[in-house]
Amino acid sequence: MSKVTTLNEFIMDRQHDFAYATGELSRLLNDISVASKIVTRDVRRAGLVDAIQGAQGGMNIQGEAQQKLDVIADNQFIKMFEAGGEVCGIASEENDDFVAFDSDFSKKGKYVVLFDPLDGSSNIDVNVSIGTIFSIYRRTSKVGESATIEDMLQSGAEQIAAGYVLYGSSTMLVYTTGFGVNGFTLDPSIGEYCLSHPNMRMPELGRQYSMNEGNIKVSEKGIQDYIAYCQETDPATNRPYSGRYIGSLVADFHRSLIKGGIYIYPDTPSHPEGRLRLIYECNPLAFIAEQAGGLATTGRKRVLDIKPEKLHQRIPFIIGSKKMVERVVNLIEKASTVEQ
Ligand code: AFP
Repeated sequence: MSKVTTLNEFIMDRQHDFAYATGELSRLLNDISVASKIVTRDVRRAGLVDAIQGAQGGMNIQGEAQQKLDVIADNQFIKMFEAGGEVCGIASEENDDFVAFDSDFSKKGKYVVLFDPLDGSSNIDVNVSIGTIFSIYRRTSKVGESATIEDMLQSGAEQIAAGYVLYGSSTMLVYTTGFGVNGFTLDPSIGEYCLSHPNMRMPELGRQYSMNEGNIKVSEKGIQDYIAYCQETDPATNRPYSGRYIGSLVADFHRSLIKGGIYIYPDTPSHPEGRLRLIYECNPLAFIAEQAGGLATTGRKRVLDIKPEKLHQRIPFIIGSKKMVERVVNLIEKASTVEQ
């Protein structure tokens, strides 16, 4: 019988990947895994407990109704980061501003965490998979002082680690520290994440595309051309591809990571800058995609090269299998050249 590798063992084994590692990043990853187990418990009970399920009544900074579980998950992660001592501040999709932890203990933390506590939360009431997405950066401000906005607004290429937790038919934690991507499945009988998907690679080409096609008529021509390409019949290239859209980015991305595919959310008249948030959603998934052999772009620029200007910045987002993303980018370029 082969030995099970738990997430903790794996994190400890990998500590030597970092020069001068002192174990703080390992402890931080461990804190994230513990918080995600608590959120898993709450998500699993959501259908049972009226007090947890449904809208909280408030609006977040994006003007979206906050779900109770969003708030619960947000508080859970923040509590864990504040108590851990590795993190000097956080920014979360649910909060208007970033939070600089004010104890001397936390001010000594080397890292900041940017996260979306519960992505896809408008799906909670209909029992569809949702997820937590996180991004870890080394602070740029001085250790011992308060975290600053500059700590939060680093380009995605500066990420030290990123990952997501998918609360699906099972709970999975997938993360990278820049040395490949590994996936762990929570075994509820022992309460441990176990290595189930070592060294994940995204197939170069898939057969599934993922887009809110309600937006197709208001999307730019290059995107319309790509979707038309996906829908054309050509047995030699296995087309038409299948359309698959959950509306929960983590779940849609996870499928592409495993099976190959592409996720597209362009700018639209109702979201002129794009729908998805650069620092909470796009950067962490872009880091994972690239580490797995995929690509992430706005259609015109590599996501990880963008220098964020504000916390809740949105961008057009295309992520997935290398050859599929390259094709959309070509079609966007072609359509833009013709328009000029
Ligand atoms: P919520 O967290 O508000 O449900 O937003 C989810 C999301 O950011 C992403 O996970 C989805 O892919 C996308 O929005 C869905 O947007 P549409 O409902 O416009 O398709």
